[in-house]
Amino acid sequence: MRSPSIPYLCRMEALLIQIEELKKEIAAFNGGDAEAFRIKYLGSKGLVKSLMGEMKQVPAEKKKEAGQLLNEFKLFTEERYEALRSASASNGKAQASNIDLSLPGDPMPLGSRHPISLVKNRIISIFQRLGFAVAEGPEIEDDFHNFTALNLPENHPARDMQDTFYISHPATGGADWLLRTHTSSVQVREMEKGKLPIRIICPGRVYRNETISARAHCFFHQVEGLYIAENVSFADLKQTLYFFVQEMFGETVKIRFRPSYFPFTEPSAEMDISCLICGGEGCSVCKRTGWVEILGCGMVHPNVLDNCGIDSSKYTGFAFGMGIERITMLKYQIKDLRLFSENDVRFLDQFSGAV
Ligand code: 2NL
Repeated sequence: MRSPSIPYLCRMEALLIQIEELKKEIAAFNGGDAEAFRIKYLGSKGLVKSLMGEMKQVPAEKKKEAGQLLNEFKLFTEERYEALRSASASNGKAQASNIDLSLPGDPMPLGSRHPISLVKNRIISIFQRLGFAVAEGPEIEDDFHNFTALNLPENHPARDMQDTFYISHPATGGADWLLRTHTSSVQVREMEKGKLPIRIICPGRVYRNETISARAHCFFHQVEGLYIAENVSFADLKQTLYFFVQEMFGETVKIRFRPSYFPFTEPSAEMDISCLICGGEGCSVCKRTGWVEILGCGMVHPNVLDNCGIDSSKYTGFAFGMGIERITMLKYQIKDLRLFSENDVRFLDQFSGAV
């Protein structure tokens, strides 16, 4: 304790000086050790306690003022202690979980394009080199653009509720709207514009009311093509599709045409390519025939041209349609159509860097 020789009135000033000194010391304390701080200043033998003890020696008329000063000082010291404690606690957490805050962050792995997109882009670029432009249109269509214009008679089975998703909504005024069943509807819209010649491909999603299985889905992707000008012949169609097949599957692949029927083309054909797996020898993929079907095609039916305002006595054209899923399955030997819409990264990851 202080020497009793110091006069009583001087006690107050001495206390003030001591508090100022200690405040400076406490503010500068950054040893980081909160417990050492507590023992030194706030412990039972700490400096705050010992200053409190000096109150006894302060004269009565100064006791109130000295009491206030000491209380303020105690609060100041306690706040500083709390700050030191919480700083060392959060430091401790970082250490406990072994986080090195100076390390760079984990890199985000890059995704990959969907195989359907890869093949679609490949098909587009092949036809672009032949001068075809890409056209797109609405997925929700009316009966005319999806069926009537394409020479599909009123009672054609393709219009059946079992195949087509119809949409009825009060906002449509009771008219029949539907989800397009092919991208031919985009080609109809293009023909209606009346600008000839037309040389387009129409990639896009189409919808059919099918039970989902390994071989069928209620939506899939199509690329249709259309070329209309004067004197377009079936030979032009064959040469165009032969170029496509060679670019898509390689130069050794052969093609063949089989007669077929579509309401919107006459004559119509289906095109096969020699089997990519066995090269034509016969295997399970080609069902031992050596050939696999990849698309349908034909010369645009004169009724379709007339329905779309094109003079069928002056112009002729060819058209074709293929399923992108089918081409992709052949190219990558994928056995189940459902893989394309399940978004399983273990499947999708395999296409990073493909094509
Ligand atoms: C198939 C068959 C085909 C067409 C689509 C077409 C379009 C117009 C006029 C005439 Cl605007 N034809 N498209 C022609 C023949 C076949 O698709 O099996 N697709 C998956």
